[in-house]
Amino acid sequence: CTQASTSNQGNHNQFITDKLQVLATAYANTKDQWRALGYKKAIASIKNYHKKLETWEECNNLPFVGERLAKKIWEIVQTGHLRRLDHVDPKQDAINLFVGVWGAGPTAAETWVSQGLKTLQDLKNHGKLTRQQQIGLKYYDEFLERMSREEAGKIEEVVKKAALDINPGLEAFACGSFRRGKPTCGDVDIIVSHPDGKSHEGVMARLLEILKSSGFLTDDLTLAENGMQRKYLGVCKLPGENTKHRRLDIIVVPYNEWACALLYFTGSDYFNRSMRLLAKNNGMSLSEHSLNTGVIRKGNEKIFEGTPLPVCTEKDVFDYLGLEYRGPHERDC
Ligand code: DCP
Ligand code: MG
Ligand code: MN
Repeated sequence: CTQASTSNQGNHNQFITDKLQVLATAYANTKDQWRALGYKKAIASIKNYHKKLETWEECNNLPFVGERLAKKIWEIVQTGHLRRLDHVDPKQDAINLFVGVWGAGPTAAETWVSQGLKTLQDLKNHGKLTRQQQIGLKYYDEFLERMSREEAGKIEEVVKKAALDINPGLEAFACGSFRRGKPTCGDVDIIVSHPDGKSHEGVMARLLEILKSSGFLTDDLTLAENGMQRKYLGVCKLPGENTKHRRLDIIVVPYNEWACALLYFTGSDYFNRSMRLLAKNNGMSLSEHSLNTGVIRKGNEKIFEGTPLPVCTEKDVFDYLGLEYRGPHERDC
C-alpha cells in the first residue's frame, strides 16, 4: 500500500507530485503494479528536479518520465489541473482505505467494495475477513503509523534479551529499515542465528514461548508450526501504559545462510530486487538462503538450480556480483 506523499523539503514541484501521487496510489492499490512503479519513479525524479518545471522540454527530459507522463506533467504546469483526476473511480477512496488493512491486498479490497462496504465499521460489521485481516483491522491505525527508531530499538532489546537468556551465544538484532538507519520504522525485523551452525535449532519455539508468557507478544499473524519454524510474523507491545501495538517479524536462520538472510532482511525491497536481477543476468540466482552459480534457465524457468557459492559476509555477495560494497545505510534504492 502506498500512502499519500508527505511534503518534501526541496521539492520545487509539489503541486505536480501531489496530483501524480493520487494516481500512483490508485494504481498501487489495484493490480496495476507495473504502472504504479512507473509513477513512483517519475515522482521521485520530479522531486529531485532542482527547480520549478516551466517548459515542455523540461517536462519531457526528466529521467524516468515517458512521453505520456510528460504530457500529464505539462498539463499540470500549464493549467494547474489534471483532467485525468476527474475520472478516478469513485470507489477508489474505499479501496485505498481497505488496502491499509494488514493482510488485505487489492483483490480483497475490491471484493469488499463490490459488496457495498465503504468504511472500516462496515468491514467490521459485514466483511468476511481472514484471521490475519481481523488482526489487521483491529490495529488499523497503530499498524499504519510508523514508530521512532528509539521505540524500534527498545523492541529489539526485548527480543535480544530473550534470545540471550536461551543461549548467550546467539546473535540477534534488528534488520530492515532500522538497520538501514531510517528515522522511523514500519515494523521491527529481527534476525537470529548461532555461529556454531546448530544451536539455532528449536530457538524460535522457545523465543516465542518466553515473549508470550511475558505478555510482550499479543497476536500471531503466522500460525504455529510444529518443528522448525523459520519465520514468525506477529504483534508486540512494550510494557507501559501509553505504548502501542507494533508489527514484529522474526527469522531464525542456520549460520551457513547468515549472509544471504542478513542481506535479504535488511533490504530495501527495491535494493533486493535489483540485486536479484543482477545475479540473474550473470547466470546466478540470489535468494534469502544462498547465492547460486551455474544456474540454467530456459526463458524465465529455472532448469537447474545451480550450486551455492560459499558466502560468509554480505560483502562476499557484492564481490561475486562484481559490485562495490554498499553498507546498510546506502541500500534504499
Ligand atoms: N523484503 C523483500 N521483499 C518483500 C518484503 C520484504 O525483499 N516483498 C525484505 C526487504 C525488506 C525486509 O525484507 O527491507 C523487511 O521487510 P519490511 O516489510 O519490514 O520492510 P522495511 O523494514 O524495509 O521497511 P518498514 O520500515 O516499512 O518495515
Ligand atoms: Mg521492517
Ligand atoms: Mn517486516
